[in-house]
Amino acid sequence: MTANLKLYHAPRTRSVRVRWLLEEMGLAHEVVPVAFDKRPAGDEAYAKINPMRKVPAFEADGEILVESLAIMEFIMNRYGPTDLQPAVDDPDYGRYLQWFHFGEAGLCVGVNMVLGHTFLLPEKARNPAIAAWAWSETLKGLEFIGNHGLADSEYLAGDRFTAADISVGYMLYLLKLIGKLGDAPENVQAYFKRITARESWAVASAVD
Ligand SMILES: N[C@@H](CCC(=O)N[C@@H](CS)C(=O)NCC(=O)O)C(=O)O
Repeated sequence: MTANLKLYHAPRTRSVRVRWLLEEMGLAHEVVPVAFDKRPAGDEAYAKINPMRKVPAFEADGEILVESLAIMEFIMNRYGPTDLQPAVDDPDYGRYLQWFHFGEAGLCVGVNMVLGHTFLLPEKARNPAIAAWAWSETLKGLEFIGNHGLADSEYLAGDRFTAADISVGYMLYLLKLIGKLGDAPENVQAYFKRITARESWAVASAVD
C-alpha cells in the first residue's frame, strides 16, 4: 500500500532538506505550507503537529516526527533502501554519518548565532562579540568541509551524492541567503554549485 506522506514546509527553512530528499527518492508526498512570515511558525492548528511551531514536521500514515535529520533517516530507512545512505558495511559509512550529522550538529550553533546576532534579533539586542565568535566558528566548519570533507572527493561521503550532502548543503544555502557563502573556501563554493545543479534542488528550493 502507498504511504500517506505529508511534509510541513516553509521555503528557505530546514524543511528544504526533507523536500530535497523526497525528490531524490522519488517518493510521492503532499507539501503542506506553514506560514513563516512571523515567529513562531504556523498557527494554533500547526501547534498540534509541532508544539514548538518550528519547521519541518513530517507525517507518515498519521505518525508525526520533527527534526530534519531524524525525518530524513526515518524516510531512508522506512522507504529505502536508497543510494543516498551508504549501508553500515560500506567503507564510506563512517564518513557519511559524520558529515550527515555535521550539517546540523556541527554547523548549527555558529550559523544560528550569526543569524541571530546579525539579522534576527532586534538591533539593540545584537552582540558584535557573539556575532564575531559565531562567524569564526562557522568559518572553522567551512574550512573543515573544504580541507577534509572535500579534500579527495566531489561529495562528502565519497564519489556519490548522499543525504550528507543534503544535510550540509542546506547550511551552505542558508549562508548564501544571508550573503556569507562568498567567504567560504573556493572548493566549498564550487561544491555548493555542483550539488544545487541537480533537478531535485530546483523543486526543493522553490519559493512559491
Ligand atoms: N534542529 C531542527 C531545527 C528546526 C528549526 O529551528 N527550524 C526553524 C526554521 S529553519 C524554525 O522553524 N524556526 C522558527 C522558530 O524558531 O520560531 C531541525 O533540524 O529540524
